[in-house]
Amino acid sequence: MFPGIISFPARNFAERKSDDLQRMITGIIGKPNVGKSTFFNAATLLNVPVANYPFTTITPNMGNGYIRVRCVHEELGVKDNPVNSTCIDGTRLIPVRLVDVAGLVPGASSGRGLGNKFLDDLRQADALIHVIDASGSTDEEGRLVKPGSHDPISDIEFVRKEIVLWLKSLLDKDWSKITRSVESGSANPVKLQAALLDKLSGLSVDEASIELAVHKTGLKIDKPTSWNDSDLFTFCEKLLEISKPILIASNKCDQATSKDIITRISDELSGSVVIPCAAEAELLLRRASHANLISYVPGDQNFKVIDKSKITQAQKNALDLVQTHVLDVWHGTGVQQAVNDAYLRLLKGIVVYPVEDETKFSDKKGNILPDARIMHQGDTAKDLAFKVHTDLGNTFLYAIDARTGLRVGADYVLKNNDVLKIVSTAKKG
Ligand SMILES: Nc1nc2c(ncn2[C@@H]2O[C@H](COP(=O)(O)OP(=O)(O)OP(=O)(O)O)[C@@H](O)[C@H]2O)c(=O)[nH]1
Ligand SMILES: [Mg+2]
Repeated sequence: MFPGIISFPARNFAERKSDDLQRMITGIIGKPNVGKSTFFNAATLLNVPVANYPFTTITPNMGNGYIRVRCVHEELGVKDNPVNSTCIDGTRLIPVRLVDVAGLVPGASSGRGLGNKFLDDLRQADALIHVIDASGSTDEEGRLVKPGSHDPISDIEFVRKEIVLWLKSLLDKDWSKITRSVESGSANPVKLQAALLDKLSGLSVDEASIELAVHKTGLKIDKPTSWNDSDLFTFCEKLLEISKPILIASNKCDQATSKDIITRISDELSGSVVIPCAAEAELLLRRASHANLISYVPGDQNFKVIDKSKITQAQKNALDLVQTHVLDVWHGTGVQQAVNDAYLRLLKGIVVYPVEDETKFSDKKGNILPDARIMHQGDTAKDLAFKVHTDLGNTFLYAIDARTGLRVGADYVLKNNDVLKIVSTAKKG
């Protein structure tokens, strides 16, 4: 779509050390050839292979994307020196983990296409961005067809169903053993939550999610022998909803056939988060910005050419196409919004700034507002201490709200944009 994209240099960036990163992971899923790797490259500025045929990606790609939030430094009236994140004119970009996996075809859960293997690559994902081809120009296996001739709504359903079936396949094998152990009648029967957790280990699922999923199905948690095959499927559907929530990135929105399809998807899936996207346009803008040809912060609704004499005709043409086919129509490329929504809406993330000197909002080296951490709504001051360092959590005394100077206790529920100093008995390093 954007032929001039190759005139913008691609760059590979050194990955940050993993301990710099937030622990949550979002998986990028979808059938083949919809633009998952393009989305991943745009979000991470890495350069994994992209091509116009199915199964370009086979092994998963891991990288850092960013969430974009308004930084608190302006409100606090200070100039910041971020360490774990970046701040551009008051916009904080906080690193998050993304994984791009192989395409999924109908029957994948029972081995079709690349089968189960790549589903295993999604084990650790906490949320999923489902990239669809909103232009309707690829069939359900990712082969090119006439634009507008394939209905991506059917893809949304089959991809979800394959993931549910994969989850179910992890339980099917030992189901009768599991149910018997729960209903054994012994003095210490195994709880269903514990038995299932064992089978779903490493899957970013906890006992509370299992309990909630059973509750939502209305099935009996202490009588799993009464569950039939379709009950188990329904339970896995609920478990997926709770433990790996999905948003839809309606990609290729720059195409002429996409507008009607996206309107229909938004109507039919009004309960879901659906974001029009043009991953290729975002990739182009980020590369151009990195080459200092335009000023553009990921997620901006527009860009500005820095020096017209420095861009080639091919680059100008490509930027014009992004302007007319994406920004003028959709007011953004959607990629940044999708990453933000995965972390802040689906995973209910909030941003908190831990500091060591609450009077200067700084760390011990004097960096002001050095770190921005993504926490979950409902997390406490003590959870934050554990996130910064296990020792700090174990020796937690209290925290100080840097805005008010007041002490808060271990159970204090964090608010978005809190700036907190943790006080502990841990020895200073
Ligand atoms: N028009 C348009 N094409 C796009 C966009 N994003 C990606 N594409 C094209 O879609 C094709 C497939 O892109 P990939 O990123 O390789 O897709 P994928 O989903 O990772 O494919 P597999 O790895 O094979 O599953 C390429 O020709 C991309 O250039 C977009 O925003 N608009
Ligand atoms: Mg790919």
